Amino acid sequence: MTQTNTKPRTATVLKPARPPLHKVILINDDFTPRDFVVSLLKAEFRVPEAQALAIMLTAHTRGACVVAVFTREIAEAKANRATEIARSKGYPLLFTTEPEE
Ligand code: NFA
Repeated sequence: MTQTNTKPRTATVLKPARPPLHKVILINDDFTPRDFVVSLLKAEFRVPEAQALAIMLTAHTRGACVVAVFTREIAEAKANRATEIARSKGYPLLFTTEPEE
């Protein structure tokens, strides 16, 4: 007897999940010069002058400011690199990372 083909003829196509993003956060301190912070933001995070100034001022007045978001490895590498550049100049400047909600 002829069988009826009852197999579904469609397949579920899964989109790859987006990797979770992590924030790079600039922490305020009392010692690092404002101009140095702005220059570092421009050089290491490729933010324009006006945005670098706004990020620096927000960290200065509120204690911390999000600089940018990346995948975890990139965020950690950029935060470490920027922190090390500042430390090599004798400043206590700190960049941290945290997962985005
Ligand atoms: N608070 C620093 C100052 O007054 C400037 C600063 C801003 C440092 C943001 C670190 C982060 N010289």
